[in-house]
Amino acid sequence: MLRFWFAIPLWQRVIAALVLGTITGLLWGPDAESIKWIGDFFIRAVKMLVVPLIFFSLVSGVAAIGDLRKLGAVGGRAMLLFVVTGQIAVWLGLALGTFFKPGQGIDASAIELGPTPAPNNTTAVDMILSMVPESPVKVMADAQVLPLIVFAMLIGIGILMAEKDGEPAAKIFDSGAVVMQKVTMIVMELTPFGVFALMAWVSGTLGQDALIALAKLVGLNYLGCLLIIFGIYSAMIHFLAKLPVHDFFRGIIDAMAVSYSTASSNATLPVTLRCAERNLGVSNSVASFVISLGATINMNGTAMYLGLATLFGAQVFGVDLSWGDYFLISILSTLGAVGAAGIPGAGLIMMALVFGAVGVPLETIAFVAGVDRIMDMMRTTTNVSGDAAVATTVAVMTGEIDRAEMISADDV
Ligand code: DAS
Repeated sequence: MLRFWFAIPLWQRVIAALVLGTITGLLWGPDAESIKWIGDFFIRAVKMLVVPLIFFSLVSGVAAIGDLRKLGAVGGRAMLLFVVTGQIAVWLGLALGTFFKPGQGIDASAIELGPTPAPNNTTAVDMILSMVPESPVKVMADAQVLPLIVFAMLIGIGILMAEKDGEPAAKIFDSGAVVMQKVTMIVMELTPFGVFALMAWVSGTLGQDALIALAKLVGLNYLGCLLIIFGIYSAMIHFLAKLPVHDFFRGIIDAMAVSYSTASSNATLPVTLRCAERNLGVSNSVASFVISLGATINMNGTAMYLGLATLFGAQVFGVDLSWGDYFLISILSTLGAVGAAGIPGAGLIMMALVFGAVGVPLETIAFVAGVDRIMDMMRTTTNVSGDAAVATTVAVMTGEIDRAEMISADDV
């Protein structure tokens, strides 16, 4: 039985759980709340990962940048493109959430809220001070993720500056990041059970309005990702790399297909590298540096989604957000995307990071977890397409591309 269960790809088990859970809830009604604890078990396991996964992935990601001095033309251009496209992506997510209001109109009073994070009425000075952890251990114990991210980035930079003396530490964090990704994959095996219970609870307790709101969220996630892929990345290839856009997408179609089905940038990495080098003519040195780094820290689909999901949660639970909160969400969504590992469910884990900082109830995670995998597949495709687009653009800018190697869309 177990062999049969694991022979089915996880994403197919999750989609089946989503459909069956929704039907069960619609038939069972509010009593479906009695199995919500299974979903809560899954969400607790997800929250368990936030601190160690961010810490190891972020330190390892920053240290992977390599010697800052050697960063030079390739790394400097790649980081600039990562940051600029990341910010555009986050604000796109915030714009979609603000304009379409996917979370509005739901009566969420039936959802028992735990200790809601204090609404963010701190001043700018408080916010800046809160970014500096007085005690890194306390920050981890309290899962205060913003100061944790600052501490992790400082450790990563310290490793870079230590050069040879920092190499043993870098190996520990690289290994820790891999271990945490394996632990996350174990937790993700709980997804079908958690999704079944949570969708039964959502559809049974909150009814069709909630399902319509979740459908809107999924639709906006896809719209945002498609705008990033065919808007931002097409513009980058056309105006910066000055290459035919259709040739670019023809060249990475395999990587897009694998990333969509696996929902994992890391699992797609070998295919992305092969597409960049064989189909787009990108040199091995640029492809391996930019795409490997991008798979770790360049996740614009995830950044866009974190902005969108935070507004969704604020709308569902009636949390008013100021422009200061929007700015904080844009920073945290970018950092959350940088800290997210290239594995299934990374975006789901990072939501805890952003929600807590602006007073959005963490119950939102349970609310959206049921449809997260469908959205994750598209987020990952966006993340991988962005890694390939930046690698190709940087290769053109630094003369590290062999145009003769470039596949043409006409090569059917
Ligand atoms: N699955 C993540 C990735 O591999 C993206 C996400 O979870 O948002 O890129």
